[in-house]
Amino acid sequence: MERKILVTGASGLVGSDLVLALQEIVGRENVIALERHEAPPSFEGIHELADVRDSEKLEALIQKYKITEVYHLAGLLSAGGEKDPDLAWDVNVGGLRNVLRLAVKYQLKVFWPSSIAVFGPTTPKEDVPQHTVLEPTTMYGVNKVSGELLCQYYFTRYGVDVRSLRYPGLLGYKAPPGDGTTEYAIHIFYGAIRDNHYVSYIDKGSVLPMMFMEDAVNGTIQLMNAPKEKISVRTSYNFSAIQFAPEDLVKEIQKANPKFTCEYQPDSRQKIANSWPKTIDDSQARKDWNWSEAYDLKKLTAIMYQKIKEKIG
Ligand code: AKB
Repeated sequence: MERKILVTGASGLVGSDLVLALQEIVGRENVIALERHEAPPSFEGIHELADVRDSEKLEALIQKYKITEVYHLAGLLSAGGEKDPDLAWDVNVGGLRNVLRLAVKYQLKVFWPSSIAVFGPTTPKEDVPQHTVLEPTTMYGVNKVSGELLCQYYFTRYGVDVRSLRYPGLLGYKAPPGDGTTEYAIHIFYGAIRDNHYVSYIDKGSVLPMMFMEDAVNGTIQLMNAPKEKISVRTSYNFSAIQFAPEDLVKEIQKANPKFTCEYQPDSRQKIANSWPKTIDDSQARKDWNWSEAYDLKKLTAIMYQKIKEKIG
């Protein structure tokens, strides 16, 4: 069967990389990039304007392009969600429910990203197991827990082949960073390159799980390609690569730019970071569909620095 893929949130941090990777696999004419705003000038491919809260518009696009798979990435992040919790619920949970209902009607295969934000202060801080306490304190985390349960429900009740990963903090260079907490680890490169300086809203010592975007995209595609019988988790898989604190990243950036300095002025996002774990046990993903990462902190820092430097001049 011909694959026709719809990607929501297509010009966001993950979408910008994932759309290109999917275009490589199935051809540019088979990937429909969906966003609430116009595509960046550099975008090549099929682009549609829609809001994921608009179920009728989504359905019209699914019919128009005979969509077979949806990578539903659109959503607000942790800090953005705290600014407008009602909007976060409507977009993050309402948007997912729209996609899942359409998946039942049109037999769509679905990918939806969850996050380490499902964990909260009562979750163990180290080596968080796949099945553990989920009591997040952010609206974004509440949305992600609800979404995970919705995915599992649509799988068991309606047989929707929906798959999900709990993304850690992701470092990519193609799109600007969104309104999240771990995004300090992207902003810092812009500060280092533009000003030789960065004021970090996350404090020293705050170790968080992180991953280079190429690993995240490869893992996402690997999960979606895995045989159905290998998928033992229908809420969302723990998914991990590396972990570091801001000062670890600063040291790596200083290898590329010895003049770079960083100061620490934690704000409300620090409380969010404090509620999340430091390390994740993702052995289930490694066992079920052979997940493994390729990038460590040293390797990803060198690439991020070089690519963002080329981008901003
Ligand atoms: C955020 O910080 O909000 C996101 C996430 C970890 O899901 N990057």
